[in-house]
Order: sequence, then C-alpha cells, then structure tokens
Amino acid sequence: MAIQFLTKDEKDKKKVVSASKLLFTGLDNAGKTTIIYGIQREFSKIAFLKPTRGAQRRIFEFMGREIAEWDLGGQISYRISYLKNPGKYFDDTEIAIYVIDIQNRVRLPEAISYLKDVVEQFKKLEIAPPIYIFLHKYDPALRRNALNEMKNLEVEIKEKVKRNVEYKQIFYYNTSIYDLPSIIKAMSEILLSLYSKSELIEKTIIEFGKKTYSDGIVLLDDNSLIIGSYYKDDETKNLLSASTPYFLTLNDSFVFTEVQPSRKEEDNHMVVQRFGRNFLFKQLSLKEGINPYYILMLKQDTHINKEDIACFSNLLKEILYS
Ligand SMILES: Nc1nc2c(ncn2[C@@H]2O[C@H](COP(=O)(O)OP(=O)(O)OP(=O)(O)O)[C@@H](O)[C@H]2O)c(=O)[nH]1
Ligand SMILES: [Mg+2]
Repeated sequence: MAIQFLTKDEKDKKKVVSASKLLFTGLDNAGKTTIIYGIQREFSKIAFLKPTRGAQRRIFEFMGREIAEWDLGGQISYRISYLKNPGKYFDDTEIAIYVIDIQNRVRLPEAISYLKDVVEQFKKLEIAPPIYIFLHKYDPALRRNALNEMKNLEVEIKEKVKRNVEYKQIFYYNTSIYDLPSIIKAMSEILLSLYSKSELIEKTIIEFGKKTYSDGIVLLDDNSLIIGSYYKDDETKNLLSASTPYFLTLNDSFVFTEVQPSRKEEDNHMVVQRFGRNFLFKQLSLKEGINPYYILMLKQDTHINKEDIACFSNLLKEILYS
C-alpha cells in the first residue's frame, strides 16, 4: 500500500474541507473577533484589536469533531469582495453567527441590509444554515441603567429583521464581552446543536453528579465551551455558570511549565470556598494531543474520589473519541 505524505498546508486544507464550517459575519466593528478571542480567553489580544483583514480561519476541536471557524472581516471593501465570490466565502456554512452592535443605532439599517445580502448568498448556494443573531455589546451597565430602552430596541430589531429578511431559521442571543457567561452560553448551545452525543454526555454527568454528591457540575472544554451540565436547582445553576470563565482564567495563570515534570494529574485541582459551599475545579486530560477538559463542581464537602474521576474520564473519552 502506498503511503501518502501530506505537507502541513495540504493537511490543513484537508481539515478545512472535512470540518463543520462556522461562519462569523456582520459589519465592521460589530465585535466578531472580540467574541472569538473571548472564548479563547485571549484577553490581552482583545485590548489591541485591529479590524480583521479578509477572512481569518481557525480550526478547533469541539467534542471530538473539527470546526472550521471563519471570521469574515466586515469592512465594506471586504464585504463587497465576499458578495462577489459567495462560493468561496459562504458555501458549506453549517452555522452562521451574525453579529450586530446594538450600541450603534445609526448603523442598524446597514446591519440589516447586509444580513439580507448574506441570506441571499445562502439561498443562491442552496444552503440553509441556522443564523444566530448576536445582539452584541449588550453590556451589563446598559442592562442596569437602560433596561426598558434595551428591551424596546430588541423588539424593534427583531421586527425589522422579520419584515426585511425572509428566512426560516433565525435565532437571537444577547451578548457582551463584559458578560463572558453570555457568550459562553450562546456558543455552547449553538455548537451542541450539531451533536447527537450531547444527550449521552448529559446522562453521564448526571450519574457522576449523584455519585459524587455534587449539587452541580459543569463540564467545559478548553475553548470555555460548556459540553454538559447538571444542576440541583436554579441557584446552583446561576452560581456555576457565572463562575466558569473565572476558574478557567485562574487556571490559565497557573500554567505549569515543562520544568516541573513531576506534577501529577491528581494534584491539578483547586478548591474555592464561597457562600458556604465549595467550588472544585479540576482539569481532565482525556487523550494525549487533545486539549484538556475541565470540570467545575459545587459541593457541600471538598472530597473528590480519584476512582470516580477516572471512571468519569474514561466514559467521556469513550463517548467523545471512539
Ligand atoms: N462595549 C462593548 N464593546 C465591545 C464589545 N465587544 C467588542 N467591543 C469593541 O468593539 C470594537 C470592535 O471589535 P472587533 O471584535 O474588532 O469587531 P469586528 O466585528 O471583528 O470588526 P471587523 O474585524 O472590522 O469586522 C473593539 O473596540 C472592541 O473592544 C462588547 O461586548 N461591548
Ligand atoms: Mg474582526
């Protein structure tokens, strides 16, 4: 049998073709690249962001599957070139995220008009991916100080889209980089919709939750995305979902280098006590060469049984990678 060696470029190309395409589009300055860096916790890059030049692609793994993320720079000259060559930019989209800056009212008509253009391209290409509209820059300060105004604006945008854009699958999320859980929730729900495995994972987490006497558990991947969760009640849910980005960020800042090869997997967990309860955060390395996963648990006690963790990790590995 002939062995085929591929160059890195050829391999990347092959990956792009087989991966599910996730398209980020919208006007310039809407916040697309910020959202992408947000879930990667690349906060230092966010502060110095420049407009994206053309289409930037990245491949990442989500639940054992490859996702090709396309970030289409939204400046007018690029938008024109995408519309001239829809096959190259819009074809094969499985999920589209359309980002609208809700703080820029003046550009709302332009944002809706470009959404219409994008939908037209999908129709021309005979594809019908769901479009998730992010009403972005929905900052906590605005929510606090101008909630009624924001609610009215939301209704207004949705009505305008309905009137101007004929498309079956349009869904909405309110997001802000100053409310990372809002981005994590949106991205996780959207990507999970691609997977049939998610129900099985959910069941595995519930079982693990009961076995370990946990009030709640969130399973996360390295992109801050929530793969599955189990909550005893709403209060636990709110506490846990609000805390995930902070534990991940804290963990990032404790990155151990190769200089400490003796560091064992079981040492790698944190316990934080708040509100009379214990948050346990632990890294799970399911497979070599694959980014780690993480669990955040809310418990009455601080006990964590190694065998239970090993069994849970094995089950996850089987579900995700076999
Ligand atoms: N207030 C607020 N500002 C944000 C938010 N997200 C992004 N921004 C700011 O919006 C500006 C534009 O963000 P980008 O992510 O570069 O926008 P983009 O959509 O990628 O723009 P192009 O690459 O030109 O298409 C930056 O100054 C960000 O800091 C948010 O949630 N709230
Ligand atoms: Mg950008």
